[in-house]
Amino acid sequence: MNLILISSLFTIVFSGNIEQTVLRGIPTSLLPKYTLAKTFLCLDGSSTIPFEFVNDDYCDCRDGSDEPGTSACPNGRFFCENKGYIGTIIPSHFVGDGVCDCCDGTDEYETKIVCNNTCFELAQKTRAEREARRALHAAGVAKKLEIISKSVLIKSDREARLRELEEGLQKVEDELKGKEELKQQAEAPENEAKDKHQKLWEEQRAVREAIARDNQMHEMFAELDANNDSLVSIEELQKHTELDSDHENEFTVEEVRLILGADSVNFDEFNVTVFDQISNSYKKLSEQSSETPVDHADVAATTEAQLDQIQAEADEETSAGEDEYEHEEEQQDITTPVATSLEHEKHIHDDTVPEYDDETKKLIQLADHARNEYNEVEGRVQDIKRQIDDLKRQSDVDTGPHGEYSAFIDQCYDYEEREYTYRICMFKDAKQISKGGGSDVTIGYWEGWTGPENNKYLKMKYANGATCWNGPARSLTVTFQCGTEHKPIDVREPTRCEYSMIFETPSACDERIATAAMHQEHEEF
Ligand SMILES: *[C@@H]1O[C@H](CO)[C@@H](O)[C@H](O)[C@H]1NC(C)=O
Ligand SMILES: *[C@@H]1O[C@H](CO)[C@@H](O)[C@H](O)[C@H]1NC(C)=O
Ligand SMILES: *[C@@H]1O[C@H](CO)[C@@H](O)[C@H](O)[C@H]1NC(C)=O
Ligand SMILES: [Ca+2]
Ligand SMILES: [Ca+2]
Ligand SMILES: [Ca+2]
Repeated sequence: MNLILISSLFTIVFSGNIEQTVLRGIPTSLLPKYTLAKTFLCLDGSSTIPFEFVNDDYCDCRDGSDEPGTSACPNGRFFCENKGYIGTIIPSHFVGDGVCDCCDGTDEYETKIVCNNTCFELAQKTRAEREARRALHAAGVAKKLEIISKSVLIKSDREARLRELEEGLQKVEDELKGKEELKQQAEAPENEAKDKHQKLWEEQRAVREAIARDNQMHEMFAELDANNDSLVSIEELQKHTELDSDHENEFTVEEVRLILGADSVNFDEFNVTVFDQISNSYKKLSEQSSETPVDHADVAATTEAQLDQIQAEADEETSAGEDEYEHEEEQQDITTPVATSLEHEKHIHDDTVPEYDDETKKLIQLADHARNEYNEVEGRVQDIKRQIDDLKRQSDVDTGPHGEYSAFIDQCYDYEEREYTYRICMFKDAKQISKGGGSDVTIGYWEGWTGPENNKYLKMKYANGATCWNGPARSLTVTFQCGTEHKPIDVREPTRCEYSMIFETPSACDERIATAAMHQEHEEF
């Protein structure tokens, strides 16, 4: 009995054929655990079983480790060696299921299916893909190196230009100081002459107004003084009921005396105490209509009555379902003519300053000349400052540790879609431009590089774009991948208002892939 057991054990150990069967589906790295001993310890250590139980098509270990070569354990894992390609692990229920899963066909060893060994083909295909990728990165890296060396030149050029501009700015600013002095020197006499002109004109106007006032006063006094005794009496003024300030029915003697300040006034007294009180309301008797004079209160009353009526009509219209705007307009119809006539009156009194005299004109001309010269130099100062700002902005941009992204400075790229053109202006902003002619929508403004810590320059972000209706501000994340040209190849909106773009550029090509791929592949197959 013992002898038989021992001899059968020997058979297992030394017969290569059986060994192959028993040790089927075990990854090379785990083979040491399957030493041909009396017992087998399940890989999870849960139990020890006789070694014959390994691959006997009955599941004994909880982790399925006793059946790597059969489909007996639901959680078993089968290792395809795939000689000539890459070894893979498949779920062991794929073993003997009639489908070739391993490229070397070892998963179907017990079935009638004859699996073609496709490992060589697969290896070739993978090799070709790797080579294409390597070649792409190699071509890209060559371009990237050009960009990097150019960026060094651009950087030193920029610094030289910056120094030049800053020196230039100093000079032009000095020049500006001189021009400013000249301008002030020319403007002082100009302002003086203008002020003088204005004052003179105001004086003349005051004189004209005084004369007009005198004339009006003389006329008024003569008219009021009906009996030609050079006095305006209470009875004479009382005829002018339009002067009755409280608009009561009667213009009483007391009221008239209050205006005159006496029983009668002579011309000088009239000038000093009466004229200014009455000149605004006074009307010639001949101009007063025979009807009851319409005083201001009456006018106001009428207007108010009209407004009330309009309002009433409007209310009716509203209840009849009319738009509210309509009666607003109608109300305006009433008020507009009033406003217009006030405007008109204001305009009449707003007489303009007459033309300047030749002397002043000449001073203005000289000052204009000085101003123009000052403005011209100031324009140059602004222009230089803008150039300096531009250059500083450019040198402040993070174009990668070696300037590999420097070719993007001041560049824009378009991605065409059916409805939109997406335009990304590097380190600035990104827009969605409607092809139907709608207005452009800013998707975001340059925020920074947002790749993972070990590959920061893989992604960049544009944020704080136009807000979505009832939503957040739009934003765009750009992911770079190696390519021989700078171009966006895809734009999507995976979540609402958050756009993503894939952008090909030589700047993202990797030296390690360009040089190490060949090497790696020899080691792997
Ligand atoms: C093996 O390849 C032959 C010819 O290339 C083909 O006819 C056959 O179907 C393949 N067998 C399997 C299992 O794929
Ligand atoms: C009216 O009175 C002012 C002083 O208050 C005087 O300057 C002006 O000459 C007077 N007008 C007439 C016409 O007397
Ligand atoms: C007063 O004088 C004016 C003209 O100076 C004259 O028309 C008018 O009739 C005179 N009135 C009286 C009452 O004398
Ligand atoms: Ca078993
Ligand atoms: Ca299979
Ligand atoms: Ca009189």
